[in-house]
Parts: sequence; structure tokens; C-alpha cells
Amino acid sequence: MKKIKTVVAGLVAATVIFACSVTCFADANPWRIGDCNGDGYVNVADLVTLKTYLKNNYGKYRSTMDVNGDGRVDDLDYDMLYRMLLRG
Ligand SMILES: [Ca+2]
Ligand SMILES: [Ca+2]
Repeated sequence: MKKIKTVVAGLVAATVIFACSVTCFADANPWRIGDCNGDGYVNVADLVTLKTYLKNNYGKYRSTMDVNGDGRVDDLDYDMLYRMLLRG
């Protein structure tokens, strides 16, 4: 019985480690750039989220909001996301 508990504990630990690593890699996924509200889609709601973020946190960095990839979150990212959404 003790051996089964050890195996189950090992499987649970492996699952948790795997889930954490997938989450970390997912955060760096370039396809999520522009998904400012983190719902998995890039649409006008992200534009609103980015505008609100810029009003309250101008200059702070958040990778999914750095649409042009210059290492900063600013009005240029808002303009680029706006143009991306207009193009469809
Ligand atoms: Ca979104
Ligand atoms: Ca930027």
C-alpha cells in the first residue's frame, strides 16, 4: 500500500510540474501577443484593455501588450493593435 501511495504522489508531482512548465511556455507564445485581456482571442476588447492599461500603468512592461515587440508598452502598441484589428 505504501508503494502505491509513493507512485501516486510521484505522478501527481510530475503532473503539477508539467502543467507549470506548459503555463510558462504558453506565456511566451508569440501568438498571444495582442491578447491583452488573456481570453485567448485578439479583438476589440483587447484594445479597450490596452487603452485602460496605458492610462493607469504607462511605461510598465507586459509582454502580451508589447504588440510591436520593442520592449515597452506604449501608444505605439495601441496604434499597431488598432491597425491589426482594422485589417482583420
Ligand atoms: Ca483577448
Ligand atoms: Ca511596444
